[in-house]
Amino acid sequence: MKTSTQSTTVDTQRRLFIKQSAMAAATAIAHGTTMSLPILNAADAHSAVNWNKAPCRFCGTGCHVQVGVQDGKVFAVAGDKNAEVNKGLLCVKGYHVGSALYGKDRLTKPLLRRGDRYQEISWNTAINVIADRIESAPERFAFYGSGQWTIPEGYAAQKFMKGGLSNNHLDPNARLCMASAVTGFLATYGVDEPAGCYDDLDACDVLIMWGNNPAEMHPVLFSRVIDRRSRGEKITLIDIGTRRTRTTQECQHYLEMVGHGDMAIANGIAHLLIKNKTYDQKFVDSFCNFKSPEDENPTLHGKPITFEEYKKLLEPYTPEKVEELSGVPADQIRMLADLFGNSKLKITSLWCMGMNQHTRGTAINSMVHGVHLLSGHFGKPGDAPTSLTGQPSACGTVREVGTLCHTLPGGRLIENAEHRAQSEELWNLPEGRINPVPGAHTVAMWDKFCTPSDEGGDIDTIWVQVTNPGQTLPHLNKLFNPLEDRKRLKDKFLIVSDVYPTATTRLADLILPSAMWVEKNGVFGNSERRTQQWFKMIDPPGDARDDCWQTIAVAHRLHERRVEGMKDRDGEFLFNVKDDSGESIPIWEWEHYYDVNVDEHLFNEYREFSFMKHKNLAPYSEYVKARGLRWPVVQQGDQWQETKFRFSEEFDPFVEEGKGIQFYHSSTHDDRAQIWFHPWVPPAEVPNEEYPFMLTTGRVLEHWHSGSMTRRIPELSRAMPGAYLEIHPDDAEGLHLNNGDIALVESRRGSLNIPVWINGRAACPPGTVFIPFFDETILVNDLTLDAFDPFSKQPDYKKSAVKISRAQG
Ligand SMILES: Nc1nc2c(c(=O)[nH]1)N[C@H]1C(S)=C(S)[C@@H](COP(=O)(O)OP(=O)(O)OC[C@H]3O[C@@H](n4cnc5c(=O)[nH]c(N)nc54)[C@H](O)[C@@H]3O)O[C@H]1N2
Ligand SMILES: Nc1nc2c(c(=O)[nH]1)N[C@H]1C(S)=C(S)[C@@H](COP(=O)(O)OP(=O)(O)OC[C@H]3O[C@@H](n4cnc5c(=O)[nH]c(N)nc54)[C@H](O)[C@@H]3O)O[C@H]1N2
Ligand code: SF4
Ligand SMILES: [Mo]
Repeated sequence: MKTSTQSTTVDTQRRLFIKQSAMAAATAIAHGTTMSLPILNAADAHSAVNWNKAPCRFCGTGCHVQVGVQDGKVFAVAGDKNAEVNKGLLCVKGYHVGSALYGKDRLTKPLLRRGDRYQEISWNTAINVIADRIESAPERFAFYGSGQWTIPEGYAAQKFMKGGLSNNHLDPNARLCMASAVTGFLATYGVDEPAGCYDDLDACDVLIMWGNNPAEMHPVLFSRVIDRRSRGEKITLIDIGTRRTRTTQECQHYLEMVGHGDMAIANGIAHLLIKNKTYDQKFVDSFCNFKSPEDENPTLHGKPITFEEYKKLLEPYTPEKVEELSGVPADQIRMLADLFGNSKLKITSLWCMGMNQHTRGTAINSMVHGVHLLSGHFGKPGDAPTSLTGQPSACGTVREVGTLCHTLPGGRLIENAEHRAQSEELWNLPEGRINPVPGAHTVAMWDKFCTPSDEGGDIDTIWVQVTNPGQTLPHLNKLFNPLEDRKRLKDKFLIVSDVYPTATTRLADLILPSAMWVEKNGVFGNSERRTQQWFKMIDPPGDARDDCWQTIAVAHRLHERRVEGMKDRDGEFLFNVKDDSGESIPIWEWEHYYDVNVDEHLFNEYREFSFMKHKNLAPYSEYVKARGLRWPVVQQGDQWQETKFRFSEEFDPFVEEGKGIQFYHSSTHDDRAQIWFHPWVPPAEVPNEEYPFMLTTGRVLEHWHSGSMTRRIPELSRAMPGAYLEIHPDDAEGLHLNNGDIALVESRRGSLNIPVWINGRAACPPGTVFIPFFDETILVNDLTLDAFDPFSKQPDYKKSAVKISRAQG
């Protein structure tokens, strides 16, 4: 076990914190999440500045910015008034997004490890090194990608791995983020992706947050709701959560639960809807079936049950029992059931990591869909279950492109022979090229990589792009930190493409400098199915190059070495792009990469997959004109029409006439959605005498994940300089800890020293503590648990038992 802050003394850590926390509290208020920041108007700016549109680099809200470029540098960033998502507003991160490019220590050269040092090498050598590793053992190679990959980057990696190397060891960081939302959608509707969209927030009467903090994590989206209120509209906001946050401050009701209390609450609502006969019988009879998990070897299909059986299974979940399980008073459960029982209200549910990072994530996702279906709060604007994604392209690049170890683009599955054949057809590959066995999911991938080969660790090389697993994987001391022990893992090789030095590059064997955001072309897909395109505006620094080019260059090197998989059925290179005269353009040579728009080429190829599951995309050129379009996008006359709400005849072009609501991808093939019963189960780890506190982890407004970008933006890092332990004043007193004191926090997996912040921005109840994960010097993931949901394989970062004491030193 190691302590993250070994190098600083407890005393200096404490002095530093006291100075900084005053600033964090003050700045946080100044950047209040619901205010609009001063917006630079494109028209006001200097004439020599060139303005162009791009989606914000950071969160899944998907705001659009206008980027002003002068003398080859991003000069200013303004909110885009023409964008429907943000209507000119930005949050504090969006406002400073341009500065993320200009940290002093950008990576500019490929670096190869030589013992304890790194040597600058040429790109040609770097590409050879990767090709050597892959060629020597293609089946022991894995690609670890990201929901921050652009769609073309993810698509290129997908085609290279599954279509080229017949290797399904491709998984993204979104496994840590969205996987349970995906399985929840699949279990309920038979197809992934949200039915509603952000317009729900403009139309709902009641907004329920099921354990997320949009005031800090989707700030501009949340401001849409608060704006309505300031215009005098009546809207009831309800926060269900394990700690008070900035979101709680805006809500009329706060239902404080213990971890996994959500499962009891959802069952409690369903119990009362049936008991009070306030469920929507017509909706249920017309459009729904009932399911419960199979008794043995449960699957996403489940076991059909009758309404009567469903009712019986819910019987134990009386409001009093739910209070006992969740900690939420019985009257509040009745209040929720009364709201859902009122068909005149429009109710939107929002959720994000509280429900996804959960060892029963699939279950709780389907249960919240179930509450909406049972009560008929579905299919009308403002009346919908709306799951939020976190990363800017977790939906676009991971869910739609299918960059998970068991999926193919267009909602196709690796295990399905017909789906493989369809993908081989579209990619023009020989029959049988795609490997029928799913690859290793994130936790398994790192487990295999950090286990010596002779002990069964059968992944030797991982290539990481646009993610920082050395800081963000759970249970780092098991899944990642063994890499520090290079002797045991001497035959392993880690390749990292990043833009800055990080906790991951520190352990890499080969570091590749990447171009970021507007230094390259890109396409993202946000939380509401909106596909957003942008063009390269400036050159990357030094020898930094596009991630997509890196993948294609390696593929071509293997092609030059006659690796069979790099050819299609006609013997052509997998990523062949031809000019008008039929000549191949050598896009694998950096000097020629921008001779053609590779993004456009890849996107239009990928688009063919989108028709397979009614996720229709428009041609690339349509996205150039728009501030994003929500799929399915279909052509009507000469117009390309986006879709706001799916499965509802009024809005969705694929619903048959006269059906009203049609779940046309129903897993039971009868156009019905599935309402699931799942029993409440406790979290994987609960506090006991030895480890008496529940540690929950997450984010803060100012920082993006591992902080590699936002901690290099002075305004943001000044506003929130370092990680802290949020603890209830009574608990702190019991431990003799004051504000700024350094606490030692220990779990069964690791320990760290961290300053205490009492009465800070948010507040934990007694027995719960919170630590954010943005701070590279205080790695909270040394403490977290790697237990995961059995279906989605998504780990639970929100519930680890810890003990706390005063740090000595
Ligand atoms: N500023 C900023 N914004 C971001 C990001 C960022 O790094 N910084 N990251 C983006 C990404 S990728 C993501 S995934 C999102 C995350 O967005 P959120 O999910 O909103 O944020 P987190 O801080 O991860 O999660 C905090 C919530 O988890 C809830 N919780 C804890 N345990 C449970 C439980 O058992 N059940 C339920 N239902 N809830 C529980 C708590 O109540 C708390 O409100 O934010 C996105 N936006
Ligand atoms: N304790 C705890 N841990 C968590 C979570 C939690 O709630 N609690 N949440 C989990 C979730 S939901 C998520 S989504 C993950 C996020 O975890 P990560 O994806 O690992 O975190 P990021 O900091 O977003 O990493 C992105 C990396 O890409 C680099 N980068 C930026 N732009 C580019 C580019 O264009 N190309 C390349 N090659 N690199 C680029 C950045 O410098 C950064 O190092 O964290 C997970 N980990
Ligand atoms: S809400 Fe998200 S997308 Fe919008 S400006 Fe802030 S970080 Fe960027
Ligand atoms: Mo995430």
